[in-house]
Amino acid sequence: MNAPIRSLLIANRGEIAVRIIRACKELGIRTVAVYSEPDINAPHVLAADEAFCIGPAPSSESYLRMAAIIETARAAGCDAIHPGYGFLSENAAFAKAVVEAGMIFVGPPGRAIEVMGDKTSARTLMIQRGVPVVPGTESAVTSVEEAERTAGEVGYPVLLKAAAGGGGKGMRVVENPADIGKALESAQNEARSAFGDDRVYIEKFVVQPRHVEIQVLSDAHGNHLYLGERECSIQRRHQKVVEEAPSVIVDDELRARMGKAATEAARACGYVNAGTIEFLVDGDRNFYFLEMNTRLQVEHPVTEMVTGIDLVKMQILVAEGRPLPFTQEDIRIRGHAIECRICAEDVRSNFLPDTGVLARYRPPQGFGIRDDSGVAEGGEISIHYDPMFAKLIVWGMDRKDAIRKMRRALDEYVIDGVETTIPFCRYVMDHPKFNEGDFQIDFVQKYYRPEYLRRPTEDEKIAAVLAAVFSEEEREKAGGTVRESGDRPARSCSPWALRHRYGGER
Ligand code: MV4
Repeated sequence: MNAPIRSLLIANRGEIAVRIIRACKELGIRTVAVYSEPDINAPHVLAADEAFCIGPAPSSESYLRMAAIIETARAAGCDAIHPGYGFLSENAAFAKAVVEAGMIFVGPPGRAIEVMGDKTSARTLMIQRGVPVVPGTESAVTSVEEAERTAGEVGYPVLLKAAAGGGGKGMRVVENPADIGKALESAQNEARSAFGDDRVYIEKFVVQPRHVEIQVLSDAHGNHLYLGERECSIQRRHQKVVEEAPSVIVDDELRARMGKAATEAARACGYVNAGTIEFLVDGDRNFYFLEMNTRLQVEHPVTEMVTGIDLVKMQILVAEGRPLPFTQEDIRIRGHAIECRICAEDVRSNFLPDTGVLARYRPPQGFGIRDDSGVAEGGEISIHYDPMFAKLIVWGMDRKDAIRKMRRALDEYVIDGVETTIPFCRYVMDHPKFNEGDFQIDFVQKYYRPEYLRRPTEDEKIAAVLAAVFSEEEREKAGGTVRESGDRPARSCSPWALRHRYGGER
């Protein structure tokens, strides 16, 4: 069908652009980066074989300019474009325009993006194919009477969702019949202003669910495989913070059933590429289709770590029209992987995005550690783009091993210049409920309190300084390593230990 890809343009920036360039290098594919003016020295620009400036800082004037990107690809002699995630990755018009221009879009057919982008048409398709969906309306509700009737049938509480939505925007929980008229009107208004489309549909509100998603891989020959699940319940305001594979609530039997449903969803929309089917899983381990993400996802590395499969290479391979080189039986889940998203945000100021120069960036190293970062030491983090500038992924023999490795790795990070979400990730790794695997989508809301990661008080800072001074005196008296009576090792007085013991203030 398609031809081998020799030269690929990456229509993205940051860690994901670097990630894609790395795969291309291993495949012998020439890479072309595009960048905005302030990104001229960014890692993705330096890593690519060639790079072209496509405009000023605002995404709308650079990374979102479809015509400019396609023209750049043509001029640079590219035969394919990879959109990464975000930006143009789920824009059906872009996918089609790339193909119109005679190039390969390393992503699904535009039609599949369209069908899955409209949440009601996705629901209709899933119902037709026997994929379990949350009880509710098949299409948008057109009147308050219809809304009342449906809600009465499925039972309260219900959730109103925007057909053009996704990711939690424009949702309304309705607890009782008296409120549904008002809620419908406000949901429609919000949907209209957010998406230019006021269609709203109804689902039964699933109480205390977990968010579990299945990775699928589909080629152009009708092969659809599942690569296990990712547990994504640890999120804050619809932004995932920690993801892991496998999920503690998914056993082999449930994985097989969810995997079958997920590949059926991919088949139903004629999918070709890597894709993700999001499910809600309730307390009785019933699962319900939520939506399909028709792109490579931020958290794809945890699946790569436990399957050993390079998802970007597979995207390129199937985009070239080649069949997947393995079958479902070949796919094994081995060990456990966890990802922490490292964002330039001040956890102590309600996660306010922070900006500045990354004066020092020393990511952790060692066995089972993967640092996917998109900014290098000396680089600048600005307000123009997403605060997530790196991902830390660890692999361990089992979940406990992976959590311990993640704690160690988070502690090893040295980052100066911006505040990051590392202390928050560390908090999650220490939480008993996280360690027990006993959590749902409300984990952060339920357990996290801002005062847990507060700045140290003046008294605590003085105490830390005094402790450092006295332990240094002890160390000198002892001529090096401090030994207490009975040859017990004393508490370490390294700056590292003090930093973590007394609140992490620099
Ligand atoms: C739900 C739900 C409960 N019941 N649907 C939020 C984002 C969007 N993808 C769907 N979302 C939800 N849909 C029903 N019928 C709860 C959520 C939800 C959620 C889902 C996944 C991860 C985090 C979440 C946080 C709040 C609400």
